[in-house]
Amino acid sequence: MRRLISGMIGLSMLLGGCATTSQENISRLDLIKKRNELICGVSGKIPGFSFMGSDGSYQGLDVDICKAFAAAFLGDASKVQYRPLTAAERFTAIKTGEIDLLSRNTTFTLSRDSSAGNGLSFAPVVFHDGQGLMVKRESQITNIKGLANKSICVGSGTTTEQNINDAFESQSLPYQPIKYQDLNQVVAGYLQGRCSAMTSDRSQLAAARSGFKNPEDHIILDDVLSKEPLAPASDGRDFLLADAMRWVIFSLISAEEQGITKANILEKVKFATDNPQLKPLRRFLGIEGDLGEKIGLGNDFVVKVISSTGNYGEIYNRHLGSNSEVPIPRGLNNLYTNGGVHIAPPFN
Ligand SMILES: N[C@@H](CCC(=O)N[C@@H](CS)C(=O)NCC(=O)O)C(=O)O
Repeated sequence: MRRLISGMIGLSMLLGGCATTSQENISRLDLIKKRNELICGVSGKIPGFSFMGSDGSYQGLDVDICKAFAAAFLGDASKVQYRPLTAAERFTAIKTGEIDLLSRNTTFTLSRDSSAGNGLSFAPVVFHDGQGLMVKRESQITNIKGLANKSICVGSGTTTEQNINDAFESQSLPYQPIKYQDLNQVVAGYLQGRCSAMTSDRSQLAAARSGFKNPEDHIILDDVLSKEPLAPASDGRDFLLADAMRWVIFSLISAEEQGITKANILEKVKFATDNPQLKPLRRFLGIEGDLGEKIGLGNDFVVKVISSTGNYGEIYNRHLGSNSEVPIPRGLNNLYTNGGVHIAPPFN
């Protein structure tokens, strides 16, 4: 029997209005299907992750994750409405039902995950990041100690705020935080000289620097102040949506592990159809078994996802690879077989 989220999230809450009792206990996944559109919360200000391209459409790794969800839930990666949100707005947008889910450089932490905290549910990590510091080359600052008694521009409502405090306090270094609402303001404060350094996730520093007039005049220090595992998130009370999201992300990673790409997925489907002995591949592609159905999706959801966005490695290379606008070496974001930490559990 389908698992509904009994007593957890009524349609009335999801819509922010009234609903009859018979409509109670419906998963957001059903609402997304009924609406035939996914409302995906993004940042919108980070090149490489979510940023408005010259053609007026959002692009980036976080955006492709929204597309992968839409392909899996609706069979069409283009059925996404993007909602740009600041760090401070993002969790309220999930709670009030303004968005279905968040795909926005959000760090997976205990407090955010717990029901006593933000009450979110996190999908698997899509980008392993760490907090860094950027300074002007002319400042000749080379490490965090060189920032003692200086001011630092930081975004509010972020893990960044707490980490920078912890880092300076643990080394008994005094500093002055200057807080802003979003990345653009943090960047403006830094470029206008209101602070000696700006701090954020290192991916955001690299993305911001890529848009500067003279990127080479700015240095991202080697100090990594924290772990920032960035993951999509949804309302923690909606287990069905969380399950579906979890396995969509794992399908991207598993496809890369198996060498299944956007270009060869249809060949793989044919190959698996013609070879009944290839059970794991047939289950993965939905040719036999009912894995998709178990999480409220079509059994061929993996085919829909990979033929739309490609696998995780293809998404990564498109937006953050060496030929992209924001090249970031894969490092931890490689597969576990390649020196990274991405691994998918079995599709059994
Ligand atoms: N990953 C961290 C920080 C992410 C973050 O949102 N940072 C700020 C800037 S410091 C931000 O709003 N960045 C993107 C934007 O302005 O949309 C978190 O989850 O708290």
